[in-house]
Amino acid sequence: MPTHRVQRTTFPKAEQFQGFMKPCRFEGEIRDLEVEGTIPDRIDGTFFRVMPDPQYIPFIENDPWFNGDGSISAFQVRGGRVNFKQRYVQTEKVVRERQANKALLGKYRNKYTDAVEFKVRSTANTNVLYFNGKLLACKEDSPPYMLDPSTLDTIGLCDFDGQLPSMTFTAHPKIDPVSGELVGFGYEAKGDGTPDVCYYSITPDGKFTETVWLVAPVVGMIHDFAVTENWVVFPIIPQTCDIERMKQGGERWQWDPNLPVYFGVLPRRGAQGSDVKWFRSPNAFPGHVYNAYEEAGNVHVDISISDKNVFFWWPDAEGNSPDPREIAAFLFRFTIDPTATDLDLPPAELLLQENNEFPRIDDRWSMKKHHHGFFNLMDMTAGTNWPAIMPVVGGGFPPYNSLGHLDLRTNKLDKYFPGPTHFAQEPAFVPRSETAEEGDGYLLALVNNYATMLSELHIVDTRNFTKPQAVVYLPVRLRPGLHGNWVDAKDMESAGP
Ligand code: V55
Ligand code: FE
Repeated sequence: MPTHRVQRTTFPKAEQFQGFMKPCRFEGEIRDLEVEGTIPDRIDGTFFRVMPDPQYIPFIENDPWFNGDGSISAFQVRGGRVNFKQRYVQTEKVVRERQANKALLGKYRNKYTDAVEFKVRSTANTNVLYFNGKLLACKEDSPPYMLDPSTLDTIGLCDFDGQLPSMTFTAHPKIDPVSGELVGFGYEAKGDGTPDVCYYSITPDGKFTETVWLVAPVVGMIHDFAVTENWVVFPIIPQTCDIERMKQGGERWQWDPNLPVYFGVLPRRGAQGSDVKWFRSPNAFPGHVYNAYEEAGNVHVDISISDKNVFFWWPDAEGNSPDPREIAAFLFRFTIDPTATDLDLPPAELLLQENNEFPRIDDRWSMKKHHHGFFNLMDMTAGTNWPAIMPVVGGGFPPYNSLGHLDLRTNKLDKYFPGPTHFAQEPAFVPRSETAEEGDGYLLALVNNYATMLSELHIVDTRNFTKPQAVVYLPVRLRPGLHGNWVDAKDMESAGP
């Protein structure tokens, strides 16, 4: 049943298009942003992040936030001053919709609802990271797009010189801080609805060294994953795909409250697909991974878990989904013995019972035992002025009013509250120096200011976490985004924007 396409002249009335969530659609450059406080000279590099931001008004009535076109923001920080640049990734969708001067792509990851046939449906809207001299703009349904980090020009779709064996590439690849390898995978790797997962490892100069095909027990979303020195772990979100439903014009995903959370565990090197073990844990929503490491033969995975369907806009078969105000995620530590024959995992350990997501660590500790976590936090005691902000917050995204820093050795939780009319987006951690202790440095995070309806970049010193080190003011509003990364100038082959 094809979707009836109405040429709209305004965005749909749905909450994800209202208030601060109204698409921004701005491309351009702003030099010398206003800065209050002082940005230390040591912070020298570029903060890249991506937001889903529809270029054209969609013809889908309730188009979710996750279906917007990827727009990359770059904040180049040098000598205490900040230049800003923002560009759409020139995906096939963006280019062809510009030619047609209207939306052509239909529902989120449902090609049966499109106005034209696309070769690649990527919106490139979920993560942006620097690898082998290029930016990769990722969406988990496609290969990444490759961008010039200094101009944000789109170079093209990235098939790694023909080496990419999979039709898909995760938005959460991991970089090994020791070897510089990129460790990644694709799910539904042989096309929509296929249970095939393709795991791979890429050397810092772009050569594929490990390619392993495995088969998942269900066709569910594998959004993030975990990597240690010797293992990789694939958590499956109980949101499942059904091609027949998609052909009827239905949703890409359906929440299945009867499924366990599967954790696929595979040796990181030299494995075959049949080596994978699918462990099980009771039904829940596995969110973003903080980090994973090995200790005494066990694999520990620190991950955000919610007991509710975080993607409430994709309900279960009966149409049930939770009230978004009641969704919360906590930090848990799973302990997996990869040699175990009992595939039911022991209960995970609760490490932080405060509503938090979008975790980061000091990436120098990636894949080994970390002691610091940084994240977005919803702190109901912090003093948010709810009556002031409610009319303009919009909806369809998870709100967080604070940043958190958890020291896992002492369980000390530091909180940064950006203000009573402010929400924070995913932070990025910048170490104070190359030799700084783990977790000693700065957090950068975009902040939505609902009083001015403008965006701000807050910089917080981990040694003085309650007050901002600096606030950078944008003269525009950026739509809330997903993921991003800090790239130090010394690590980038060409200069920033
Ligand atoms: C996520 C985001 C996506 C997506 C799948 O945050 C999962 C999770 C922005 O798009 O397509
Ligand atoms: Fe994500």
